[in-house]
Amino acid sequence: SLAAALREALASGGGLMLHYQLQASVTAGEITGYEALLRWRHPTRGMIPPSVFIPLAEEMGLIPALGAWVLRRACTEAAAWPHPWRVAVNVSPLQLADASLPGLVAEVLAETGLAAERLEIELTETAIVEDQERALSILRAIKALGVRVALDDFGTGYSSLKTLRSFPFDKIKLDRFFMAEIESSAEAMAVIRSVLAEGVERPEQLAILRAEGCDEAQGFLLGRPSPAVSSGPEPEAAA
Ligand code: G
Ligand code: G
Ligand code: MN
Ligand code: NA
Repeated sequence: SLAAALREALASGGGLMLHYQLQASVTAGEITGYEALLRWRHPTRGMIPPSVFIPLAEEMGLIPALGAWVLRRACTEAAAWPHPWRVAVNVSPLQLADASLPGLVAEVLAETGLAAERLEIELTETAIVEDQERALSILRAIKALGVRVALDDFGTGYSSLKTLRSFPFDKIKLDRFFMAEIESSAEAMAVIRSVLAEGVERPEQLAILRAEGCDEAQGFLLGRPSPAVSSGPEPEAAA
């Protein structure tokens, strides 16, 4: 079964890998960091999408082990990059419910020698709505290490701006839904000025971001998730 194969992959590390998607400063045209994205190649079925195996891992109680694998691998690989770019790591809401997360982060930083400010933890709104006090205290402990915290997929959840303001996010990542709307909606335009825009696929979208002062972007136009880091955004994005 898929579940047994996932358990086996995690035990051996076989078939699991990280891809990296670059994040760039739109105005400076420079790489700011890379988001680590987990990939799993099933021995016979080939690539299984994260939208399938991550919920499965959550159901199976494998998230603590899988999350630790991702964090350790991302920090190890980032420590060996030719430039001190940031590395962004996605964390499941289930990981944020676990008080041992800050300890794990500290341990992995010490082990890999990665500077704390190069690590960014990405959380979705789901992670902070359930038990806010608990989430906040774990977040604060992570930030106390010098690690950055980003809110992922912003605009897809139901948390109020008031709730968000009480959380110490260093960055808000606007969900790619907004990018699909950007050419036709004034509301979408209003929120893009202070965010990293996700899902940039076309030069027209990048041009609007530049004109509106949104500085950081991620998307297929700039770079696709790939096993090795590149030295700059895709040439067509520079135009
Ligand atoms: O990379 P892709 O668009 O296929 O990812 C689909 C979903 O899986 C996204 O929501 C992404 O945040 C999530 N995801 C990718 N890598 C990881 C990971 O290492 N940990 C967790 N918890 N989610 C991840
Ligand atoms: O939820 P999260 O933002 O972590 O999801 C990251 C996923 O978004 C990655 O798996 C990646 O494949 C996908 N992604 C990144 N850039 C783009 C883009 O420009 N368009 C689309 N459709 N998906 C993207
Ligand atoms: Mn993400
Ligand atoms: Na996202």
